[in-house]
Amino acid sequence: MGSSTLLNGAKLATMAETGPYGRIENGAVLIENGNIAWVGPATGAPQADEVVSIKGVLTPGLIDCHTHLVYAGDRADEFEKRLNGVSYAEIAKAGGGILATVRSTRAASEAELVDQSLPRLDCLLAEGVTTVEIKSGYGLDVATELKMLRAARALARVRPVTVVTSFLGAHAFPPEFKHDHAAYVRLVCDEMLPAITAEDLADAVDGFCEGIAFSVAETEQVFEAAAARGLAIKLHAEQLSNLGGAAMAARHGALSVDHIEYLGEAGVEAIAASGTVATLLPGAFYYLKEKQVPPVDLLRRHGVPIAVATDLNPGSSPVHSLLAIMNMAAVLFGLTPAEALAGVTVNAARALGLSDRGRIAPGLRADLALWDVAEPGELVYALGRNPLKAAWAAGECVRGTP
Ligand code: DI6
Ligand code: FE
Repeated sequence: MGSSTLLNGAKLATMAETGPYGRIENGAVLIENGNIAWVGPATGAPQADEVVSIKGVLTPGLIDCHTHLVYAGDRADEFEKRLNGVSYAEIAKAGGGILATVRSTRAASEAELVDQSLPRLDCLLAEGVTTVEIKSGYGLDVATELKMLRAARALARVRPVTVVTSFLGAHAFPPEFKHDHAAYVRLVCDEMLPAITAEDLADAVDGFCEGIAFSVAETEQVFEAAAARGLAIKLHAEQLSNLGGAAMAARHGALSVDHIEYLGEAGVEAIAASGTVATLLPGAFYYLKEKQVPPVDLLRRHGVPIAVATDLNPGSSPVHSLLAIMNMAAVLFGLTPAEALAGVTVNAARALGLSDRGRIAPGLRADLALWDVAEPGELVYALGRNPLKAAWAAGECVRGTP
């Protein structure tokens, strides 16, 4: 039997479905063996070996359910070019864009990838993130896709964070398969996937379904190969056009469909029926100066759970702050502050297929964040201010002091 700790006295945003934030005004949480053993009003709290007084707002540890944070090099030069009037497409045509990051990532060792990715991960952790999803997809060959996923797994051994990995071999066509897309899809399905599952390197399989990337049919081939190996799926869909990728992903039981600015009502109905989470990525919308906002009202009307994530990547979303993303989701997409917080807790957990976290409830992991704010909605309010006081991962205080 481990010892028990009672966190006592803060305002709780449990994210239970009892009302906005699942609030408890003066609450307490009992932690035992890394899990939450009890939660409720402080007045009724059980005995504990240790009592820690806390003030402010206690939320679940934040979950960033969509990132590409493992990569080498950067694309600050492209950002500057874009601001000087060169378009994203022109840059891509000249061999830049995703393929520029592919070149630098192929050239880096696994240790260099870990070294370069750690500061990015640390930015997220500084804001109370306790679970992060990380994708491959800047390798596009067997060795580099494996290297990226190994680096992602390695990050979880040097920081107190849960890393969930997604294999994104179907991110772009590499130059060597420029003229033979079918052969690249075969490489993804017949060589990359088996090598990745043999080392248990991926928790899910992702794809980029878009006119400039993989067609619906090509993506479906990848999903069938994933299903044959028992892997969950998710998809970058309907970011720049409405191809029907999200509905196809829903037919295959996708955990989430991500971006979805161009998703129409039929697509929303399809993902509602499959219980698929809609993951909104306002960072890419902001950096690409998009105009089409995701169909938030339709998602609400059909009861689709909405997650929110950084999409942290060197091109379309070099955003290292989940708090900033919550603000953008509210200001740019019209989410309420309670929806934005649900998007990085309970619904982000669901987008990753994790049922052991995302709320403050008995039986769940004691992944928690304590904030120096008076109300949970304040987490969405300011930009460039980090009110995190302390964070716990599996019951251990891993940052700050309560
Ligand atoms: N969608 C995105 O926003 C990123 N990948 C994707 O499929 C862009 C990645 C990059 O520009 O490096
Ligand atoms: Fe992405």
